[in-house]
Amino acid sequence: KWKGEGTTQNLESIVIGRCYDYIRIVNPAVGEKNCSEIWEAFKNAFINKDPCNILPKDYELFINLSLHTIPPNKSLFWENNHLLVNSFAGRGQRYMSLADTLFGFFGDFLNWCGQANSIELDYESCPTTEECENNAVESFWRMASITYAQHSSGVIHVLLNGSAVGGAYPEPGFFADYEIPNLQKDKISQIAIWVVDDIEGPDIDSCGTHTVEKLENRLKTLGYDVICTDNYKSVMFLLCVDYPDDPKCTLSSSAPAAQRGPISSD
Ligand code: ENP
Repeated sequence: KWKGEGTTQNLESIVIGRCYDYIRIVNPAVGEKNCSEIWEAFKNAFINKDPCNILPKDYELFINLSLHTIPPNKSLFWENNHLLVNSFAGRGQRYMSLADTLFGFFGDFLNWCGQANSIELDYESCPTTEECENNAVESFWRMASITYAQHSSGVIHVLLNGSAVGGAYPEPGFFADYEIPNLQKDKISQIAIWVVDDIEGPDIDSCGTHTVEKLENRLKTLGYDVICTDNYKSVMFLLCVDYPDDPKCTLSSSAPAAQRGPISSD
């Protein structure tokens, strides 16, 4: 009956498994957590309720049970490059994006909703944000975003897609609407923005232009020390893994080295 995809099959097994994977292997520094209790709190946010009347605060207990420290200088906010961020962050080894926290890891790539007057999940369909914004998934990410922003500190990183249609910094968007307003200014030393174009994509947005300029101005007005870098090298190297022969991926020293031929032994 809804336009969106239904609940991911085996949701309970996936999220309980993810929770143990996270606390035992991905990030044991979070300490002991009760994964069954976290699942119950998650489920109780949306089960047996009108699927269009789920609010961020319904996930409060879930968040309280799964919350842990986010290391300073490790936060990575983003828009329009989910898969790139997942690999760049490296499951929290390099950066800790929301999806690399226990509470974000829980929901990443999944879909879920309940039904009014039934304790069954709806595996057939779930409301999209266009149908109703107070749906189980949207409210989950709103609550998770707010919490993540509130607990981020030190140097904050923001990875934006300079090839995104409509601009690198979308408004409305989670970063604009739920994350920026919840950053704790006194805990933040700098905000570093990286605007990276797709290797074969257009250069639509850059530091100092269009929506990125708007973002820089907003953050400066709020009193933050802001730096912006176009096509940040580390991210470019990762993108270039898939496009080694694209001109954007030429390493400046590699052409002469390749031409030099084998090293002579004399
Ligand atoms: P999209 O539309 O590019 O990607 C949505 C996909 O990313 C979904 O598979 C979603 O999981 C997963 N995801 C991971 N983290 C978030 C998230 N944090 N979030 C919404 N979805 C997330 O992403 P958006 O909508 O532009 O959101 C980007 C935001 O994430 C940025 O504000 C960034 O700073 C933040 P699922 O469960 O829906 O399948 C917040 C909202 O971290």
